[in-house]
Parts: sequence; structure tokens; C-alpha cells
Amino acid sequence: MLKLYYKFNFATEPKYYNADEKINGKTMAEHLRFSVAYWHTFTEDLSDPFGVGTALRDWDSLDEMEKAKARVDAIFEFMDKTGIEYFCFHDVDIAPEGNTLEESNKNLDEIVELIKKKMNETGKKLLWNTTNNFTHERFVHGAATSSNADVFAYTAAKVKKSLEIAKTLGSENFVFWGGREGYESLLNTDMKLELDNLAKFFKMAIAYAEEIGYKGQFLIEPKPKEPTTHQYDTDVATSHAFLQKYDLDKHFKFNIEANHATLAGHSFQHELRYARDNQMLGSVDANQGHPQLGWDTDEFPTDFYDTTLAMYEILKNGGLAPGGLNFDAKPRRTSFKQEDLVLTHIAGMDAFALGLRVASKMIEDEFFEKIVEKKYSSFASGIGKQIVEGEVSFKELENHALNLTTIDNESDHLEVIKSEINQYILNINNQ
Ligand code: XUL
Ligand code: CO
Repeated sequence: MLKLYYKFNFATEPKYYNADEKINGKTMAEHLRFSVAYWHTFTEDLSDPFGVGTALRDWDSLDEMEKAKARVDAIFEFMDKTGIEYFCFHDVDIAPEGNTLEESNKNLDEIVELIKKKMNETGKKLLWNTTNNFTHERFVHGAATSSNADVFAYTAAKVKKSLEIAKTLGSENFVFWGGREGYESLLNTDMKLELDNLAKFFKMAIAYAEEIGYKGQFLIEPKPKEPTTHQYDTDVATSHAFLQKYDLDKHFKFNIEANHATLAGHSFQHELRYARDNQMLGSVDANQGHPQLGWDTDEFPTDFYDTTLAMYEILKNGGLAPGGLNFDAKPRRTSFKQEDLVLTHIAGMDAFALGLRVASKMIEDEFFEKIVEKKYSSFASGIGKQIVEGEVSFKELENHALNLTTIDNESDHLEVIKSEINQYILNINNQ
């Protein structure tokens, strides 16, 4: 058995997360549905564009297939020790690619069998799996939006295999993150053809899932840029319009990543709200960006203000199930020890547990609901109610406006709202 950490001292124990504690009738584990990302926690070497990998891992010296098997042992030990119930992976995270597609599929079969055995023994579950159609050089022009039809076909073969894996392992969701589905420049891009092809690709994926009886929830994970200059699944609103245009919206929900939201110039809460308001909130990639860096830093979530507002949206959504909170996050390059894998996850679990506690108290007090009800009270009666109910036209509205002697607006007192949120967070342990 691999030794994942050397001592489990006091500092590593969660302060706010308590899996079995009930909040509003559900345990914290049921509310939060934490998941480990195979790629960041078990294959990431912490290299950056200026320096080599610094991560020290017990499996570093093994050859590729042995390494893949060691990582299976490691992730199940990790889930056991951290109390995390779910995990997520890309096809290439769990098994090395072979020289041919056939060889890659054979490697996958061997590791999937091992994973299935471990899942049966431990009761741990697969939150979602996905396909890596961006790292290999064949995907230089994209995958389902590539200008090369052979690459489109190769991508289909890989997603077909991943759907079969999803079915075998009972994956609760299946994710499509855009990878290189986007463009470097419009000067040489047929955007319409690429988007039409992408829609055809999704229709084939839906048809194949139906054919094999895979019933997991399909999720799109929006991101505005990186690796391409313009990613087609820019944000929730853009991706929702795409899904509606091609009549695909009934088949998908969104997997919303905090750092992707901020890269798109939105807040994490904005993306969650947009999805929730459209019944499209499916799952979350729980991480955070760095306020001074303009790229996808995939940091572990520690900002409790953000996690509070995120948990508010998630609770108002009625939870995330069958989705969850997947830590699509990696330790900093300077946090290179194996024990950092545990420490970072506990920091993230605690930040979301704190957010859950605070958001749940705010909902109990109807904190935001009362503010919003007061702000929009003009639409609860009179002319406002008539507008909401679609009973008036420009003529009645003009008549109403002509009879107005004054227009009175109220102050938002936004700073008071923020200060009251601070009080909720600071007082959460005394309630
Ligand atoms: C990339 C990203 C991916 C997806 C899965 O920014 O978030 O890891 O979550 O492909
Ligand atoms: Co992600």
C-alpha cells in the first residue's frame, strides 16, 4: 500500500467539515458531494512554462502501466483517508495512450477493470468521466471542431470509448469541456461549419449513450479562453444559446468552474445564477483563480466569501445531485510534497463547509429574499403587477407615466448588505 502522507497532525483536521452533521435535513456529505480530480492530484507534476515539475510522488519511478496501477491504489487510499466519496477522470489520466487507438483502448480496459473492482470493494463512486481531446498533437486544430475530418472521427472513437467506460463504472455524469474547440484567428476559420459540426457531434454522443443504455447526466463545462484564443463554450449564456439553437438543451446541464467564470469576466456566482435560473445547473468544478493573474491557475478554493455565495446558489438550486463539487484544483508548484495533496483538499473542503453553514443560515433568515422582495416591491401591485402579468401595452404605460407627478427611487444601501454578510460569516460559530 502506498503511503500518502506521513503524519496526520492536528492542523490537517477539518475545522468546519463534518461529513455526518445534518444541515437542513441533509448531511454535509450529501450537500457537498466532494470529488477528487485524477489529473491534478495523481498525474500533475506541477511544471509551469518556465520550470520542470516539482511534485514528489511515490509512483514517480515506475514505468507507465505500473504507474497507472499504482495511481489506482493511491486514489482509493486517498479517498478513504480524506473521506471524499467521488472522483473524476479523463481517459488519458487513468491509462497511458498506446501507439494505436486499439492499444490505448486495451490499456483503458485493463485499468477500468481495476477501478471497478476497487469501487465495488470501497463503495466510492465516479462523479464524472470525460475524454482528453486536447493534449495530443493530433488535436492541434481542435477535436470535434477540427478542420480535419479524420480528427473528427478519431475524437468520436475516443468519446465512444469513454461513454462505454461511463456505463461500465456507473458514472453519474459525463463531461464535455471544450479543450481546443475554438479558434486562434477568424482569418482562417469557418466558424459556422465548426459549430454545426460540434452540434452534430453532440447529437451522435446522445444517440450512442441511448444505444448502450448510459443514463448519466451530460454536462458542458464553459471556459472563455485558454488554450485557444476564443473557446466556443465561452460562458453559460453563450453555451446555452448554442444548445438552444441546435435543440440540444434538454440533453445537457452545465458543469461550472469558478476560475473559468472569472476568466470570462464574470463572478462564480453569476455563472451559477445564470445556470440555476435556466434549470441548467448540473455540477461544479470547485477551485479559484488568482486575482492578479489572468490565467487558469486552478487554485484550491479557500475564499469563504465566494464559497458562501456559491453555496447560496447551490442550496437554492435544491443541491447539485447527481452533480457535485469536484476539486479541479492543484497545489502550487511550491507545495510539492505528497502530504500537500491531503492538506489542499482539506482546505477546500473546509472553505465549502463554511460556505454551506453560512449560506444555510442566510436562507433560514431569508436574508437575500427580503432584500430582493423590498427592492422589487413596485412589481407586486398596481401598474408593476400588471406589467409582470402581461396586462398592459405602451398605451396604458404612457397614460400611467403622464399621470406621474414624481418618480421616487430608493437607495440600495449595498455597503450595509456587504457588512451584514461579513457579520454572518464572523458569527457562524456562535449560532
Ligand atoms: C480545463 C478544465 C478541465 C475540465 C475537464 O480548464 O477545467 O480539466 O474540467 O476536461
Ligand atoms: Co474543470
